[in-house]
Amino acid sequence: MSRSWDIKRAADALLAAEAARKHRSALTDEWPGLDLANAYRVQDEVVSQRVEAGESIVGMKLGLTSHAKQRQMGVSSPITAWLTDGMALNSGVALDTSELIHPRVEPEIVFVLGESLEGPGVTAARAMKAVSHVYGGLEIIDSRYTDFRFRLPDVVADNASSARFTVGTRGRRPEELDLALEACVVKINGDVIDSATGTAVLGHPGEALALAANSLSERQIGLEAGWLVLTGGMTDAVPTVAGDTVCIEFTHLGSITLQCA
Ligand code: OOG
Ligand code: MG
Repeated sequence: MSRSWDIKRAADALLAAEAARKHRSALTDEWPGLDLANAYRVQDEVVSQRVEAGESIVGMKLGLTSHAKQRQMGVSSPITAWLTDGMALNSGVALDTSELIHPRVEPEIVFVLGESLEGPGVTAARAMKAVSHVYGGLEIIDSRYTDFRFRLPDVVADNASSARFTVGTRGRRPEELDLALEACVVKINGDVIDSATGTAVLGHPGEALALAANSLSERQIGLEAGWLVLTGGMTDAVPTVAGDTVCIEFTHLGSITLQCA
């Protein structure tokens, strides 16, 4: 009989796939009993191994907060995952695609928290009071699963496909903007690929922040002052390869250009 699955073995399998840049089959194919609670334990184990290796936690992200993303991935509930400094790509630094498996890019609205925020019972209005600044962002996701095919527990365990992220340089105070109407355009090599507004993210990105605070509280996790929160891809994620120039333009949050090498 094959060795049975547990939290540590699943985390090791995902970290090994990432290190080898080799996609693998969904965990639930081999571990059908993997439920959401254990999937979050796998996610926490993956991130604690990163922290042991020297990375620091810099915030959280939401995944699958837009209909575009939910439809694309065939998964319909938003999820949370960890961000570390090892995933941060400074603006202007090229993305080395040889470090990744099959990267895709997503435009995101990013919050920097001025104060801590902890659920339950957090509303979008309350959540927005904790935000000190809003930025445009670009996330590079890289599922460790073949063809990005996964069930909800798989993608939770895989830290929501996190790989890299870049935060724009133009921060705004939240009260300066109507985030539901903040638009973005995604261009690859000058061609417009997609566009969306902040409404795509659960109606308003503040709803995503509230959802993060409330769902994290079920795991006794609070969002901390100074943390970044990526509120989720506004459009479908777009595959990119070496040689591409990705440009995300926001109405009021500036633009981010990423060179893929
Ligand atoms: C899951 C990651 C989702 C987002 O913004 O929705 C995510 C995936 O699509 O692989 O980062
Ligand atoms: Mg994302």
